[in-house]
Formats: sequence, structure tokens, C-alpha cells
Amino acid sequence: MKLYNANAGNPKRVRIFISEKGIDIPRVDLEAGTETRTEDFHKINSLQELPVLELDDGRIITESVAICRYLEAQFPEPPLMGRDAFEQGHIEMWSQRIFHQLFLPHGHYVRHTIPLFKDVVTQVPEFAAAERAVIPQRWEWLNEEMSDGRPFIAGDDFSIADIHGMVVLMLGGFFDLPVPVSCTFANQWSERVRARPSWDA
Ligand SMILES: N[C@@H](CCC(=O)N[C@@H](CS)C(=O)NCC(=O)O)C(=O)O
Repeated sequence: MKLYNANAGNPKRVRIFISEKGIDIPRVDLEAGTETRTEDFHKINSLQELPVLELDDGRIITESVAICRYLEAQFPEPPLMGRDAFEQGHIEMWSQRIFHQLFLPHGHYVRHTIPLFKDVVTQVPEFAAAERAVIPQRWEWLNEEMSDGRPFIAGDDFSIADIHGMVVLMLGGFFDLPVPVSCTFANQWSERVRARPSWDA
């Protein structure tokens, strides 16, 4: 196997997942937005995005969550996507919530702001500003949810829902969008996940 990787949010999701699984997958490091916009890379992923997992027989899986799902099936321990039907549904629920409530506003802000995406989307500065403005409220929502004192987003165990949150923290670090200081529980969670070895993946 090999992972086509970049220093960006969606590849980071997969790198953290791989680190949490304790496995090692060789990487091909590319620069997203430049080295991905070639004819050769188009043959690998028609959307010209990273990450991409190439299996030993040449088969390809794109989409960060799809890659995680494949790895979860191949390497079930430790389980990051739930052990039984309830856990799987519950973790997926939290993954969707973190993705829609927190990752998307960050993603929209980035895509509508930085030069890398100016040929990919029609950048609308007002939309970028509006998406940036909702982020503190979304952290307050998560903080309220976690005020029951649970250590991780979906409960007692670390899961892919936390990995989605870690990617949000990483983007927040790049674009000066920290967890509001008033969000005590969310900040405690942030410290907890930043202390994991996978944070540096
Ligand atoms: N839905 C995809 C999104 C992948 C994506 O947007 N990757 C970005 C880096 S975070 C990229 O490669 N962008 C290059 C470009 O837009 O040219 C996933 O989850 O993997």
C-alpha cells in the first residue's frame, strides 16, 4: 500500500487514523493544488485531490473517510469506528455532526479565502466572513454537549469523531481560529487529543 499525502486537512485525517492504528504505510508526499493538477495525477484521482490510498494490486481508494473505513476493516484494532451497531451509528452521528458543524465552516472559510482555491471555486469574501463568524458558536455548542464530562466526543473511547475534531483544531491553528477560552470542556478535550502521539502524524 501507499498513501498519496499532502500537508493539508483531509490527508491529516488519514495520517492520524493510521497513527492511531499503529500501522505504517509508505507515503508519497505531494503539494496539494500544484502537484495534484497534472495529467498523471488525474489518472490516479479524477478530482485531483489528496489523500489517495493505492493498494498493492494497484486499486485506488480516494476520499479520506473512505480510506479510513477500508483501514478499519483491514486493521480492526483498536476500533475507531465502533464495535457494535449502536457504537457504529453513534460514532457516525458524531462524525457527521463535527464535519457539518465545525469542519465545513472552516473548509468554506479556507476555500473562499486563500489563493490556492481561486481557480477551484468562485471566492465570495462575504461567505468566507459569514462562515468564519459562526465558528465560535459551533464550539460553544460542542462545549455544551461535552459538559457531561465525557473525555471524547462520542463517549469514553477515542474514535474517528475525535479525529475529525483534531483536523478542525489543526485548521483552526493555521487560520487563527482557536477554541474560545470560555469553552472549558472543549478546551480540555483539545488538550487531551493534542497530547496523543497521533497529533503529530
Ligand atoms: N472529500 C475529499 C476532499 C479532499 C480534498 O479536498 N483535498 C484537498 C487537500 S485537504 C486537495 O487535495 N486539494 C487540492 C486541490 O483542490 O487542488 C476527502 O475527504 O478526501
